[in-house]
Amino acid sequence: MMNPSLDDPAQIVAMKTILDPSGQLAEGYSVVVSDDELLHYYRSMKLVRAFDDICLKLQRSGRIGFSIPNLGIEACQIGAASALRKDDWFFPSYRDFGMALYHGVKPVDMMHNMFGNSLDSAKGRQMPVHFSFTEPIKFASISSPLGTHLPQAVGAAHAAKLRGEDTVALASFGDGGTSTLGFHSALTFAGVWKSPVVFLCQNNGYAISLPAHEQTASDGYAIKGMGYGVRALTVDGNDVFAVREATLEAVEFARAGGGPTLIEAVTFRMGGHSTSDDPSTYVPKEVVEEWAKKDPIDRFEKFLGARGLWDAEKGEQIGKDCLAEIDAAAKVAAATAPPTLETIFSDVYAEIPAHIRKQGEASFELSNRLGEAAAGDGAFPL
Ligand SMILES: Cc1ncc(C[n+]2csc(CCOP(=O)(O)OP(=O)(O)O)c2C)c(N)n1
Repeated sequence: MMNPSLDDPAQIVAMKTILDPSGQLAEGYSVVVSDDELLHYYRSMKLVRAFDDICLKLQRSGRIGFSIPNLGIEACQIGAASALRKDDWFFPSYRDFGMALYHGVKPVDMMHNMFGNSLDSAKGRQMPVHFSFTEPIKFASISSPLGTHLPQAVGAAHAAKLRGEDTVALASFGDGGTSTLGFHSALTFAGVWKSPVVFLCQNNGYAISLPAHEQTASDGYAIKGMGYGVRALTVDGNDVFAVREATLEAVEFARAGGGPTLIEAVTFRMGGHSTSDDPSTYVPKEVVEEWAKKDPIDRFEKFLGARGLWDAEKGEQIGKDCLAEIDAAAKVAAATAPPTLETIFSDVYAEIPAHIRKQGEASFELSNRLGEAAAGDGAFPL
């Protein structure tokens, strides 16, 4: 059904949908995953929304500095994540933490990062939403500079191939991410070396305030695969099944030694770029209204409802449970101590050089005398 192509532009740019906005499956498609798995897709998408809701409140009340909204794009994350095994590699963008939730990363471990506290896997050295996990999946640290994780994904994929492992790497990025050197280097290398990597371009309409159609003069993003000799296709990014099918096919192709695939998932970011952004200043109201009709969770609810797996009451209960779980995680993280001053100097050198040791001693002396520095007010300019 997905049929990625190397050389047929019409096939590459035609958007494939399996589950339409009315909740109907495309003719000839039958669902092969269990009811439990379908409900796991649903709950994972609702958890992403709950994480967004709670983080917005935490940010607005000055308790965390920053957060990244995902309203409208949940199906991309869950559909793609469901196609990967736990031992595969994830090289996500900052708008992909649903992939971690789907695979069982605990919300509390994510909240430790949002607060940058002493239990944060990055020990408070990263921005909020810049998660990194080694368990239960290999979720490489999110990078602020766009596109830098694409060559890293190709490197991990290529290394796995050299070692004779059958793991693949998923690199996920936005439409803006395609304008980077990282995109060019990664697709060039992966195309030539047939690296087992899946490139997932989530075209969510905007790169901050720049509309996707002004980001490139090409006919969408999937078509760029042709120039690199990388198979490519375009799917409906608000359709969890279409994203899953495309990713699964690409993953299986990569595992079998076939090489990379570029998937463009067409979706829409219904919220701001970040909690510091007001999209109403650059997104026309009518565009938002049109996309609201294609909401990925609404259409999945219609589908589940028709199978007897969902009704409004059950949906509300799952939503409340998700909010309670994220809220409890936030409370634990908020009550966890910040990283100690020593962590500034750890994990860099096996043996700390004399001049750094001297700086460390001076800072410890200062904090002993004057106390620890207080946290800032949480303002962040992006
Ligand atoms: C190399 C680089 N250039 C510019 C930025 C500033 N910046 C941060 S996010 C962003 C928009 C990215 O848009 P896109 O890749 O479409 O992802 P989205 O935010 O829409 O998910 C920009 C321009 C950056 N972080 N890195």
